[in-house]
Amino acid sequence: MLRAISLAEAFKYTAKPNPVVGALLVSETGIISEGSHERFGENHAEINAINNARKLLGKSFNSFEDLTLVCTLEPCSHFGKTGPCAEAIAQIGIKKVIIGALDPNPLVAGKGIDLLIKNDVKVEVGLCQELVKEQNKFFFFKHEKMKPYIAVKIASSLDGKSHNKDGSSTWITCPESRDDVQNVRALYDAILTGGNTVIDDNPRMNARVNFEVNQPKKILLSKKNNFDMESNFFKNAEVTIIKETNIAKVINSIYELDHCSVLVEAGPRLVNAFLKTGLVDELIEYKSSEPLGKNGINWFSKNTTIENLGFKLESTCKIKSDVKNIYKKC
Ligand code: AOF
Ligand code: ZN
Repeated sequence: MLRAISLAEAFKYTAKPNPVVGALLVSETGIISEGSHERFGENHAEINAINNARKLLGKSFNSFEDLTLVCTLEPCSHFGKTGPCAEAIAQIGIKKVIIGALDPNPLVAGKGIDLLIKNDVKVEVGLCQELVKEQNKFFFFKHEKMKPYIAVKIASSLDGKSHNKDGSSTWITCPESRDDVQNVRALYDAILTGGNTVIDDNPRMNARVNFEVNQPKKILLSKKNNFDMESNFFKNAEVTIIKETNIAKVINSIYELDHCSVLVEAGPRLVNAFLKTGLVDELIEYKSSEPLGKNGINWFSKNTTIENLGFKLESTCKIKSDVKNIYKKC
């Protein structure tokens, strides 16, 4: 199972918003084949493991009945972008399946196991399930809490400011921190921002990384209608515009869009509106070593600290001259 979990991990940027899943077919003598769910929309892990084993039938093993399937997640039972894995497993004759965690997706949730048992396949569940859940924490979070995991990212000057009053453009954090933001974006299913940020900063808001990634979808929260569709934000991207102002309702719409996680990158007004709901799960702060001074706009109102917004510091690291702080909801 640990091997299957490791196989799956390599695809965390391309399988999302699906979970990463790894599978092995093993005989009494060892591993016959391996498979992973490599990309969103493509074959599930079990099917890749079965297809890889097929090539070895009659060479490394004589019958699928002699093999045990080890898979990190319950095999699916639904027709989605691919067919139900549980059916394929039973059909090829596999007699035993060892599963890490149950699939919390209501389309599956136990039905995969039922289908296997009905077809006389022996099933064991729960091996290393905590690791599987940790590895797919956004996917499990969304299905268990019925809301997407929400992270807010801010770049702050030493004196807690976001940008200059006069709108003059300044980089708050160092280029290395800005590179780190690209990696963070790559992990999320969606990036959300507000109309003012799109108009004032003309951001691209994609993940500019040197590896393959299923790019986060973009969500624009704004009542405005007059966006320049040629601006960077709209280029080569799927953008959903949400006009709702009630943030709790916005979060529900994001859930309905099937995003497991969303990264909010916006100005102080929208960031504070999100924080006020108490529905933000993580706050990522990049803090520079330089103050912005009296011309700067504060991220938070006077005497407000991140702690009294209901967060506790989980980790800190240095990025050149900046500090990156990750806070989790208490
Ligand atoms: C499996 N094996 O490797 C994965 C599973 O749209 P689809 O058809 O790709 O289905 C996506 C859902 O299937 C996903 O939300 C989760 O419930 C399950 N993922 N299941 O049997 C896999 N990735
Ligand atoms: Zn499947």
